[in-house]
Amino acid sequence: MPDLVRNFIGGEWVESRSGATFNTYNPATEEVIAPVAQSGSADVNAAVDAAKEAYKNWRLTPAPRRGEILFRVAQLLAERKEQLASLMTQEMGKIISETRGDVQEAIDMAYYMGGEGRRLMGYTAPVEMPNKFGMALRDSVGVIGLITPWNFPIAVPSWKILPALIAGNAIVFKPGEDTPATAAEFVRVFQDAGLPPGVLNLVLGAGEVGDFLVTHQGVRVISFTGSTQTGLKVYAKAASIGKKVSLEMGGKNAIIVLDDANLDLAVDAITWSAFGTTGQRCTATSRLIVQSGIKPQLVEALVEKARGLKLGNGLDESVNMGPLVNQKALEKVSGYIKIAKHEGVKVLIGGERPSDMDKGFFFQPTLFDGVERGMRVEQEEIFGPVLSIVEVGSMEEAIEVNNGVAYGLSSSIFTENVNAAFRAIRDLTTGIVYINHGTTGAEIQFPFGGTRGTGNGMREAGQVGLDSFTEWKSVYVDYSGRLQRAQIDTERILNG
Ligand code: UN1
Repeated sequence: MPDLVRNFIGGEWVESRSGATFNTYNPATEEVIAPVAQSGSADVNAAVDAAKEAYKNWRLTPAPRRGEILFRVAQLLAERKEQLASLMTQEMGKIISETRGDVQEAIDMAYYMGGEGRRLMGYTAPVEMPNKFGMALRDSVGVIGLITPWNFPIAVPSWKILPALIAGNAIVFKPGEDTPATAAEFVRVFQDAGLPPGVLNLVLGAGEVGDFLVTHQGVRVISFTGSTQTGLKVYAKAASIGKKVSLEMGGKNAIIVLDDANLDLAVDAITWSAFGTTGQRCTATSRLIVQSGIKPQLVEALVEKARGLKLGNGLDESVNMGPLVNQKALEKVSGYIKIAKHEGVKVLIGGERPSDMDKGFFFQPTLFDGVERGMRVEQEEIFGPVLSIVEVGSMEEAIEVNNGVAYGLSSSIFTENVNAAFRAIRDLTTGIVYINHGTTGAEIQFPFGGTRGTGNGMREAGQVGLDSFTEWKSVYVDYSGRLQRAQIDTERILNG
């Protein structure tokens, strides 16, 4: 049996206080990868205490020095990219080229936020009195709690850990229970890059561990990525004790294809956005909204392309699609096939587990045709390799269908008409809009997040990604050496 995957608290790799463990599995083979520390409230308390203690010095460490540690993180991630990607594929199933991309997002973010060490821009503005100076500074907040999912086991935590660190905060990190080993190796990179003990702490376990973090009085901010169902519970609990919360939740993203679109480009983008990561991205395309004229050729080409996808263990470079993450995910996706059939939808291809694979949580790429607005498969996030095809007559109708869901993360339109493209940019109500590109592939230098049920108005990444992890401090410096306040207040009262 391989070594226990441990918590990282106060700079030490430790077992859980109770000694309890659970296992992490390979979803392609169903084999155990390693036992993992199962944390409880005592572990979370210890991690928060360690973070509080470490925060005292970390907040005073000059931001350019903090940035240098982040640059070392970027270098180490680049050196370990292949091992990290391989472990990630084994632990959550997506194919190796995608797990390399996942690590790359963290490298990009580490360089980007490392550079923030010499920016962290605030601003100055003129003030009302002579001999007085005003400025607004970004300040650290304290101890930050991070709760992240298994589908981007390094990229998504990196969008939170790196800005939180550069801003001078200390962290308690609770990763998805399906990817603890990958999370631990990611945290080891920060240790090896010279991050002081206690600044980044890792607590492993199931949802209740996140709960302890959410309700802990010592944690000032919660940044959560995961399902809408869990996110809203986190929000309510954290709000009741006055915490700042950043939420990134579900999606029901669509690609719109107009009659004048470049067919080959659209087919390629739809295939990869719908079936990449086995459809388990919050940015995945799960609806194709297609204009009637191009529909027959497009659907034919998509069926062809989906049929050609090779399923298997993602470590094999020739494989196009790995398994779903676990048995529960398989049951959820299978459940939607029943719902679709019940709703009168036609299954063009897929709709079941591959018959020639007896191990692993594999599911065939699936295309639903004849999907109507308002059907459950058109409205609900399935989080699997399932694409619902909705036919429309016009661009206006397409945009209405796109916007008519409870989520608002990503959307896309394929057209060669520049006027149509710009109208779509104006009218699509998602946080991310693509023109002639699939719904996935967001870059770390722009805000990432969505409208409606996808979030709570916060964004990750880019400059605004710092907002969750900083407080504004407005500073007034009066260097006149005399009493000015009484004078201006009196003038205001007289004039008012
Ligand atoms: C997610 O699915 O939670 O844009 C994140 C993308 C990736 C990130 C996805 N860069 O698809």
